[in-house]
Amino acid sequence: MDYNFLKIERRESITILTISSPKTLNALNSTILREIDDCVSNLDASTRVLIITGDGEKAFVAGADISEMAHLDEAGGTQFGKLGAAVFRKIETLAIPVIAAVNGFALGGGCELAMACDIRICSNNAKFGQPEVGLGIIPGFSGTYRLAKLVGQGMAKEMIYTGRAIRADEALRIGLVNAVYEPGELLDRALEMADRMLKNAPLAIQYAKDCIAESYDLSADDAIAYENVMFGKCFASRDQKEGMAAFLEKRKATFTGE
Ligand code: CO8
Repeated sequence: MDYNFLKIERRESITILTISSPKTLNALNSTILREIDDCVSNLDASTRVLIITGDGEKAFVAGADISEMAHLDEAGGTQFGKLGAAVFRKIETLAIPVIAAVNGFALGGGCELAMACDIRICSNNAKFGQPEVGLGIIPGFSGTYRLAKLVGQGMAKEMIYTGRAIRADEALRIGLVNAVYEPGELLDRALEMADRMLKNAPLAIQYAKDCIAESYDLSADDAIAYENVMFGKCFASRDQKEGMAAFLEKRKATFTGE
């Protein structure tokens, strides 16, 4: 599929997906959502880390496209919300790590997209917020769920009820992002983080991601039991043999993802 609003770049085992709709600050309309869906559904098997960012230095994604939503009725709103939520869930449940490199405004659906990624880093001009109630709607791409999980209910409620956008330093303080960088170095730092992941066993990372996701809604006992099963499974992998042999032989491991 040719994309009108995405730029896709490969750097060895890393795929960089750049959302590019500069006239509307990369706002997400249904065409862009479908393009993202297609891209993440058809990632090359050799992709081991996905980086998502926005085009330009002003915006990651300034939200869902307000001009498209303005004329929706209840059924249309439900459908649009479902589309975005399904695409973001697909991103969240990819077997590989996904890093959001947030290079400016991440408002509404933009903040929700960043939150569907495993890890968020941002530029020092980034702004995060859920301004939906000012438009007469609520976060509709799973923001009420993920924001509360990420920063706690109190902060999520304040951000959602007031619609107040927060700057990068506050996003860092509340744990919404892991690190803040100069705009010009953001992508390099994302690539550096991805490179560190690439040095490790892919299957082990996938299992770890799976455990963290599963344990979200489980009791402590069930989460610990689930981790134990996945821990055991690691020992059935070639990478476990290789990783431990390499350590004992004082050499670098060569992982194959098997
Ligand atoms: N949708 C459509 N167009 C947008 C959007 C958007 N979200 N954001 C910016 N644009 C457009 C502007 O209309 C403008 O277009 P034009 O040049 O034709 O006038 C262009 O982008 C540039 O924007 P500004 O001139 O406003 O740029 P500023 O630097 O003055 O301001 C802001 C930047 C602060 C980002 C401002 O553009 C803004 O407030 N944008 C809207 C932010 C917002 O409210 N986002 C949340 C949208 S709602 C949402 O995301 C809900 C998600 C769940 C959906 C559930 C579905 C049912």
